[in-house]
Amino acid sequence: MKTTGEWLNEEIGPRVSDQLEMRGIDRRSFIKLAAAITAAMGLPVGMAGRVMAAIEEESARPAVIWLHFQECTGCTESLLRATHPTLETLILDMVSLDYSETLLAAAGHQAEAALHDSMQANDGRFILVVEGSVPTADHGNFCKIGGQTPQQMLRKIAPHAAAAIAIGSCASWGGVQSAAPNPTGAVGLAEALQLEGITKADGTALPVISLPGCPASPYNFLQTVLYYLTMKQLPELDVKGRPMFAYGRLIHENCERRPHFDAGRFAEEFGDEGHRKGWCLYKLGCKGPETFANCPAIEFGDVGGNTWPVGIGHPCFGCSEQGVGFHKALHEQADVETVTPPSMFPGVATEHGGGATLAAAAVAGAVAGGAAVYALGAHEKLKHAEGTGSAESSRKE
Ligand code: FSX
Ligand code: SF4
Ligand code: F3S
Repeated sequence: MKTTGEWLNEEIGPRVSDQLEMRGIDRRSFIKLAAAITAAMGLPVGMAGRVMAAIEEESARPAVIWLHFQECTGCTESLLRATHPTLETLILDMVSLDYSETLLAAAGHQAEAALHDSMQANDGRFILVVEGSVPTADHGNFCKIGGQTPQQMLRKIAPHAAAAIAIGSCASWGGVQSAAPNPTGAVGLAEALQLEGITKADGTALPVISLPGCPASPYNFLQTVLYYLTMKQLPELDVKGRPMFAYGRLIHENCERRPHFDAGRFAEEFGDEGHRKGWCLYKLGCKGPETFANCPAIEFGDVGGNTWPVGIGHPCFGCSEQGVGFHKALHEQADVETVTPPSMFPGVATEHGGGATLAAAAVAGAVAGGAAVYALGAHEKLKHAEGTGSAESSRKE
C-alpha cells in the first residue's frame, strides 16, 4: 500500500526544483528563494547552497507522522491552501508524510497499518507533528481517534520519534480550548508529555519545538523543517520552546504602526479618524506589545499588501502568546513589555564607527531575515505584476 507521502510525491513529481519550474519558477528564482529562506532562519546567506541541497536531497527526507487532536485543522488548511503553490510544494517534497489524518488516502484499518508500518520502518527517526491540544480531564475521553485518546496515542507513538513539532497554539499550550473554564483540561504537547511521563525509548526527553499561532504560520513550519534538514539539529529555542528566528522579537518591535505609538497617535475606536489614518491600535486592545511572533515581517497568504491582523486594521489579539490569546479580553489593553527599546539595542548616541554589540548585530540580522522571507511571496507578486504590466509594489520590496 502506498503511503500518503508516496502518493503525494507521485502527484507532485520527483524534485522540488522540477516542480517549481513547472509552475514558472526558474532555477535562478529558486536560488533567490533559498537565499531568502536561509536568511530568515538566521543563517549566513552563504549557506543557501546547503539549504538548496537539503531541499533536493530525496534520501534525507524525514518520515513525518502528523496527528490531529483537539483543533479546527486550520493549521493544516493554511499550510496546504497557500495562495501560491510554492510553499506546500516545498513542504510536501521535503518530507515523507507517512501518516496524516487529514490527508491520508486510506481509512480505517488501512490508515492504522500505514501508521504502524511507518513507525516500524523509521523507529527513532521520524518527526512527530501534533496539531491540536491534549484533553487531560476525564481521562482524555473528550477526543478519540480510532477509539484511542490522545494520551493513549502519544504513549504508543511519541517514544519512537526523533523530535516533535507542536504546530499551532492548541498544540503549543492549549490554544482556544484552554480558554476559561477549559472544560476538557486542554494542554499543549510538551505539558501532556510531561504529565504522562512520556519520554523517548532510551529515557531521554523528546525534544518539542512549539510553533504557536492560530493558525501557525506555514513559513515558520517550513523553516523549522528546513533548518533541521540542513543543520541536522534543532534551531535555537526560547524558554517556551519556540524557534528564536521566528519568535525572538515582540510584534510591537516590527510593527509598521510603531511610529504612531511612539508619537502618541492612537485610534480610539473602530472607524474613527485615527483608525482610518492607520494609527496605532493599542487603545483598541492590540496585544502586539506582549506577543512574540514574526507576523509583521512575514505576513500571511503570500499576497503582500499588509496582510496581517494589524496591517488590515484589527488589533493583534495575541493568538500565538500563551496567557494572552484566548485568555485576555479582546479589547483589554496589553501589558507593554518594552516601553523603551531593550538594552541590547545599540545606543542612539553611539558615535559612528564605534561598533555594534553582538546582540545588536543579531537583532539587525533578524530584521533582515524577516524582510528576506517576505521574498517568498514577493516573487509571485512580481511575476504577477510583470504579467499584467501593473506597477504593483509593496512597502517591503
Ligand atoms: Fe488550533 Fe490548528 Fe487555531 Fe485551528 O489546528 S491553533 S484552533 S487555527 O487549526 O490547532
Ligand atoms: Fe503596532 Fe499594536 Fe504596537 Fe500599536 S500597539 S505599534 S498597532 S503592535
Ligand atoms: Fe496572531 Fe497577533 Fe499574529 S493575532 S496572527 S499573533 S498579529
